[in-house]
Amino acid sequence: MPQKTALITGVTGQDGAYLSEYLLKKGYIVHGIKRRSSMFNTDRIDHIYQDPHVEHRNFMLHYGDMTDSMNITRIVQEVQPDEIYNLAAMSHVKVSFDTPEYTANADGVGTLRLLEAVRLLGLTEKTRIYQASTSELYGMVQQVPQNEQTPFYPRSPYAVAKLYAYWITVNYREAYGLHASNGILFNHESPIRGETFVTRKITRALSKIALGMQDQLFLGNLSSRRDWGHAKDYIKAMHLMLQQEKPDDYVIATGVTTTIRDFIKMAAAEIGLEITFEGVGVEEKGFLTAINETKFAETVGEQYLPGIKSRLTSLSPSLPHSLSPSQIVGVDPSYFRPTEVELLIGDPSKAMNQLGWKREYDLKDLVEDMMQSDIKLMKKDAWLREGGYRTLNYFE
Ligand code: NAP
Ligand code: G4F
Repeated sequence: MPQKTALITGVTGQDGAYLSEYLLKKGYIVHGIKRRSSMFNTDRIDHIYQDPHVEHRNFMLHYGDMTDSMNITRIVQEVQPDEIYNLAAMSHVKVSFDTPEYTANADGVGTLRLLEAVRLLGLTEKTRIYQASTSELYGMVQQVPQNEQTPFYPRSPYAVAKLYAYWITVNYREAYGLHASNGILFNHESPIRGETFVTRKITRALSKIALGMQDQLFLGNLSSRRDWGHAKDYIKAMHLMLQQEKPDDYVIATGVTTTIRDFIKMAAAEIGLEITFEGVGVEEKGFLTAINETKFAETVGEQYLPGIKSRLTSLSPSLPHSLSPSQIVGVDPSYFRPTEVELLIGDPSKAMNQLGWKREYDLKDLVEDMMQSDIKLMKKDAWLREGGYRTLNYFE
């Protein structure tokens, strides 16, 4: 079989990095579009990066931006891809309320630019397209669980931009016969998930708290529920969609939903900590109520036990809970969204039956993977600090 060429927009993101690695292993030539940035921003693809001076490279990066039609068209012309994976997006729901016009441009019209480039360059027969659609389209959910027939009700500028991208993909498929498919992916996470999404924010913060590098974690809505899967499983579904004879739209999900509160408890339990929540709304707080010392020593390290134990033992009955050093989690309303998506739970039956897609990770595996990775990452910082070196705080 001739070697296939893939073009990935958003190559520096979580999914772009995993997908690049996956396609390279399958023997693809992979081209990625990377935005110009004042820093390198290639951390996630560092391990697959190939020096431009190496002969016969199979992983190449191009500077580009979804808001620049001529740039997108030129890259598609140069690469002549067999498959395009459109993963580039301003992907943070809360931030989209602050940058709605940019989000519409990059996430909505950006998709049109890519589809139109394929059409204008006469590549409709050759090039297959994957569009990164999202469970955020369901927003105020009209049906539980959500499947490919569930009506959309977007609740953020991000979701509205993605709604345009979804329908323009369907329209180009129907109008011009493009092999263009929407993957309606529910939340998927990993050790390389962006640090400001809730799961990674939690696993990073709990790791720092365990190592004595942070006191508390402040979050927004603890009661919303998400259907979380592992990104490594979800990028396989993207590839499967483009291997089908006919293009179509598929829900990719686990079928299990969990509150943010329970995710925190699971992540803490992974390192032997028990967190108990008290109060409601902005007054809700999470307290450290027990330590499994053996598990903590195994997963974090014996030398960090005295520190975490001091958070627990200093809980004095005379001290109001709100002043207690055992408080680990607090609510900060600045993280609330003007309109929230309270519940997402997907039904992936169509993808399982038609694509033969199945996941390898469940939520417990995902949490374990993320916690182990962040403990390791934060330990590096702890050791650097102990050695007198400066480490960064990474403010949100
Ligand atoms: P991510 O980590 O935020 O990555 C987004 C990528 O898009 C980054 O490489 C980013 O570049 C790039 N990008 C942003 N704006 C761009 C622009 N104007 N031009 C070119 N590139 C741009 O997102 P992800 O989690 O990998 O998700 C991949 C895609 O799936 C996104 O479209 C997202 O909306 C969608 N999605 C994600 C999930 C999920 O749970 N992860 C679920 C459903 C759908 P920088 O590195 O320079 O910022
Ligand atoms: O982790 P999140 O920011 O992800 P969200 O909003 O569900 O969006 C992610 O998944 C979508 C798929 O459904 C993607 F399309 C999108 O690109 C992105 O990858 O927030 C999850 C939930 C929300 O209900 C939010 O209100 O967690 C709640 N939350 C509570 N405290 C918080 C926080 N979210 C963030 N980011 N930060 C908090 O402090």
